[in-house]
Amino acid sequence: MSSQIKNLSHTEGSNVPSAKEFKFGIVSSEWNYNITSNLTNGAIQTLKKYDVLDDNIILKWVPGSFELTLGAQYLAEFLKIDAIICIGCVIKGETKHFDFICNAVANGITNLNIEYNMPIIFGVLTPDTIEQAIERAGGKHGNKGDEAAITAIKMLSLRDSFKKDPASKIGF
Ligand code: DLZ
Repeated sequence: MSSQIKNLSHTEGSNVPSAKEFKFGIVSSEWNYNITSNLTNGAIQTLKKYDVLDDNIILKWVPGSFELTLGAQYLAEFLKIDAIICIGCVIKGETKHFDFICNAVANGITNLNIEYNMPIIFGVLTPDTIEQAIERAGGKHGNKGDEAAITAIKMLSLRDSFKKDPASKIGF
């Protein structure tokens, strides 16, 4: 089964525009740091690959994934940024209150997207095992941090498409 999972960081054929004009916040969880540091580096490298300047990437750490929502809210509230990437890793097999943490952060981040009208990306791994986490943090299934960065850029591009050409009907 796992061998059928494709590399989710594979973006060939997908149009990712330059993000040179944008400013990004990243809020990362210290829990499972060996995983989240790889995801965070992946996100930063991908933002740079799409022209984001070093000065336009602000990284803040929170203790655990549960704190990602408030960390992201602080970034949205106190800084002038275009998008936020939330990074965490909650391992099901090792976390009794897995569902509480995952549901809380998923709902929290969803609400912030609406409240701030800003792309706030859910870059939280929720694997069954540490091995699955490693595979998605720079291993054989790519790096979920890369994906989160690309998602943020694409959502800003979508936002700006309404300013540039609101009448456009065909989105292919
Ligand atoms: C407490 C806890 C546990 C058991 N597991 C994880 C985890 O796998 N991943 C994660 O990001 N955080 C975990 N935490 C910490 C909580 O997210 C949070 O930091 C604490 O409950 C304090 O609010």
